[in-house]
Amino acid sequence: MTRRLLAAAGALLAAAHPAVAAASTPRVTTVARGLEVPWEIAFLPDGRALVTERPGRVRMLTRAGHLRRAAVARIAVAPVGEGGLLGLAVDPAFRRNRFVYLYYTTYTGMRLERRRLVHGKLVRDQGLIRGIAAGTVHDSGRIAFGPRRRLYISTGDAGRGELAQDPTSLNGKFLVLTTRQYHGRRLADPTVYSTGHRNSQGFAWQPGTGRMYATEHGPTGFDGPEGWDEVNLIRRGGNYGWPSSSVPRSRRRSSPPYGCIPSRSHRPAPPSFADPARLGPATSSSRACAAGSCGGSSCAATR
Ligand SMILES: [Ca+2]
Repeated sequence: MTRRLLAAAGALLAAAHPAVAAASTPRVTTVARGLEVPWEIAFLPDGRALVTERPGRVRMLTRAGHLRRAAVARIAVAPVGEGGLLGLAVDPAFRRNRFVYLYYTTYTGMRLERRRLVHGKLVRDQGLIRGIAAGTVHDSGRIAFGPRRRLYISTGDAGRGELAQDPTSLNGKFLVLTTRQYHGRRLADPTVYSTGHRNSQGFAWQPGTGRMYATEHGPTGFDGPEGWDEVNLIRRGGNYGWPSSSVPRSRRRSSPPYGCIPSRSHRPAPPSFADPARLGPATSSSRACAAGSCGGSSCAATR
């Protein structure tokens, strides 16, 4: 929980104070206090930001970095274990349609829904996906717009690893909706983009190449030997191995991880790409992980 708080706080800071990101040693400044398990932040075109709190609230951060006391939405979630209000994304055409998308846990399954920001409140507009199992762990839940304005959704295995390899299940997958689907007036049938995921924490597209990279938490003892998390290059149709394989044995029948991160002391938050003009070329340690070595100390350097 603390790590997620820190990750979200970092996002708040970098966005509100771009100069911070330019420094070689990040300087941490508190922008907002009193958030309860902040899980996602997304910016509106006017510079304000929406922040999800896992117990079921969406909060508004003003352009000046002031957190509004009143929630813009209260969502009836199942705030159990790792579940609750998770991902949030702002429509690419928000200026015109005011659409915002939410992903959350309920007692009867995960929900993706579309809302509309009207007079400072997020009003429910349309449910978009059902049929994703919810669990007290591994609800994943990041949503983001990618190439061709498609909406990508990461789903977890809900604590049932077999679902990640089950072609009839939407769990343990990366899903995609087209513009027509997420703007539609009915439940959508998402395309399965990749399979074999345990519990992705997020994903980002590399500027210039358009490659999609995702972080994913590896097993923690009850579902496999503890020790490694993953960074994967996500390809359409790829199978990332879970639960039949996990790092470092994921090379033959599934897409290998791009990098591996020891999970004993740190667990990865969502990835993002730094501005290479500010930070310089990739370091030797990151190149070593790009080669796919998962057991060496070079990968530990990715922390
Ligand atoms: Ca894997």
